[in-house]
This record gives sequence, structure tokens and C-alpha cells, in this order.
Amino acid sequence: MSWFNEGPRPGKVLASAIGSTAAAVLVLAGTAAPDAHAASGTLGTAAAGSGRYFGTAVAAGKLGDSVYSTLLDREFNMITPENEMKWDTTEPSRGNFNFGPADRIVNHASAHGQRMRGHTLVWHSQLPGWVSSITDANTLRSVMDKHIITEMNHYKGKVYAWDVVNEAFADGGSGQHRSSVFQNVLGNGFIEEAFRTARAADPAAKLCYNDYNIENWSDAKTQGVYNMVRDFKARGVPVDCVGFQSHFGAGGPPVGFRTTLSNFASLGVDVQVTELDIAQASPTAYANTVKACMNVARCTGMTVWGIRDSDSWRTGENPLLFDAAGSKKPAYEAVLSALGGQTANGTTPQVRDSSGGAGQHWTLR
Ligand code: G2I
Repeated sequence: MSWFNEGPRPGKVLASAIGSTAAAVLVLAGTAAPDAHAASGTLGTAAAGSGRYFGTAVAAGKLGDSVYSTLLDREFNMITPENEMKWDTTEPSRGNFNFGPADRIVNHASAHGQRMRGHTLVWHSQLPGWVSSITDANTLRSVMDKHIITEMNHYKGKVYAWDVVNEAFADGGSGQHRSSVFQNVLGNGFIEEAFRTARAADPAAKLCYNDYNIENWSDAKTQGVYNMVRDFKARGVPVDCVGFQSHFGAGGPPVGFRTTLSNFASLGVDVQVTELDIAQASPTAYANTVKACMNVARCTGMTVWGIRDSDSWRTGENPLLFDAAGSKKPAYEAVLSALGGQTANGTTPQVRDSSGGAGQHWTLR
């Protein structure tokens, strides 16, 4: 897979944008309740300050590593299983379900007050051969629906949001669905079928479409996903959220990332950053990503794709917030600051942006 490698966004000039309400906020921030600031000293609590979550991908096999689990439980209040809820693990042969590895993560989350994102129900990758070799549409439809229903039933009440369909769109300029057994055997309707089945299986769960390289507004892939979500909302197909994986190159997010998030949110869905990692973890690039989310009221949370660099799938790119020893990297402080939390030097750099309206949008310096 690939990701964007664009330059960082220019910083925003805020001084002239601060209105009277914001001034009041600034006064409060400067004078009141130091204890409240102290409580904002982790990523999760800082994000919670604006009603958002801050999560990470977790591997079940690492939960016994005390450095790993200490960071997990101190910093993160949302968990996405990195591989354990994927089809090759959960239904390795037809009708034989294995939830053991994912259960370990879900149990950990319950014990530590963390919420779960379910990842993922229908994806062309990490798909067992018995599924990808199905050629009959009725068979594949019933296999897909049974997989969705069984996995969602198993985790009913324990998973806040599901990536119902992952990475269904093609890279490049087509804006169309990618080739997959689901697309090739069931046709364009397979995504709608999956979402309708998921809603019936667990009406309380948020249902998300998740993809990568859809962060840049003008890209054909972004437009393809946007048109699908718009069509779903218009026809009453149940979709609640769109996940932007955000596997970025060293420059961080494309300049228009906030626009993309905002445009999707305007369709009536929540948006989330679901798999964030950035080559070399520039603090500016990380801060720009967090700010893009903080500036969109319906951007409800962010998840990084692993805790320490040594946990990352991007070997050698050091793209995460903690080094291999578990120490905070400069990007950590940049993210904490952008979330509105207290940084190591004790500052709380939170200001209200006049473009936010109704106190729901935030810009941070
Ligand atoms: O590829 C990065 C991510 C892109 N979006 C969807 C995510 O689900 C995906 O995550 C990665 C995991 O981080 C990797 O850990 O998905 C990869 C597979 O597509 C995962 O890698 C696999 C290896 O390919 C397997 O060899 C290995 O057995 O991880 C497996 C478990 O360690």
C-alpha cells in the first residue's frame, strides 16, 4: 500500500480570530482549576476534554509486555485489535469461529475502561482461501452475512464502532471499487448488503466505512467514497461513520485534510482518524493531523496504529509516538498539545478559533 507524502500544512494565524467568548475561555485557561489541567496529562484524558477519544491498535500477544500494557492503560481510551478480529483469525474455516485472541483484547479493554473499535468484518485482505475461492453469489452472500452476524453477536454491547467494510475502493484515478471476491462475485451491492446486515445484527453499534488514501479531497478515491456515503445517506443505507486510516508519509496529512473531514461530516456521518502513523513522526505533521480532527465537530476521535515504533507494521520508519523503549517522542508532546492537554512544560495552549462557531470547532497553536 502507499500513502501521501505532501508537505506540512501552513500554520494558522489565530490572534485576530479570537472572539469575546474565546477571550473568556483564555482567561479561564489562565487562571482556573490547575487540577483540571493536571488531569489532562495523557492522550486519552486530553482528547476526552473535547469529547473525543484517543486510541491505539493493540496486538493480543503484547498484552503481557508490561511496558506495552502500562503505556496502553495510561494513555489510550479506545482500542482497535490490529489483526485479531480479521476474517482469517475469526473464521479460518467455514462455520468455525475463533474469538479467543480478540476476546483477550476485549477483556483487557473492559477491565481498564477502554472502548473498542471492531476491525474489520469485510475486507479483501487477510481473508482465508476458502472465502476467496467462492464463485457462487448465493453462497458468498450467505457466508458474508453469517460472518458479520456471528462476529457482531459475539461482541454485542462491547464494540462501540465496527469497520464493517474496509478498503473497498481502488487506488488511482478510477474512483471505483477495487477487484475482490466480494466485488467480483456479488457486484457493487456488496457494501450495502454488508451495512444492512450489520445494522440488523447490532442496532446499537456504530457502522463505519474505513479506507486509506482518502484524506486528500480532490483525489478520485476520496470522491468515490464520498459519493458512496452520500448515496447511502440519501437512500437510508445504514452508515454512521467514515474512518480515514491516515498512514502518512513524512510530510503528514494533505493540506486539505480538514476540508475532507468536514465535507464527509456534512453528509451526516461521524468521521475518525483510524490508523494514524507518519514516517519519521515529525511533531508538526502529527500536530497538523490532530488539528484537522479537532477543527471538525463530528471528528469524534483518533487512533494511532500501534504504541511504540517497535510495534509498528512500518518497519524502520519510526512512525509512532513512543520509541522502542517506551519513551515519549517529540511527536507525543505535539499531539498532547494539539489535543488541548498539558504538555511537559506545563502549558495549556488551547484557544478557540472564530471559525469554529457554536464552540464546537477548535484550533490550537
Ligand atoms: O497494512 C496496514 C493496515 C492497513 N489498513 C488495515 C489494517 O488492518 C492494516 O494493518 C496491518 C497490520 O498492522 C499488520 O500487522 O495489516 C497487516 C496485514 O495486511 C498486518 O500484517 C500481518 C502480516 O502480514 C502477517 O504476516 C502476520 O502474520 O500481521 C500478521 C500478524 O502479525
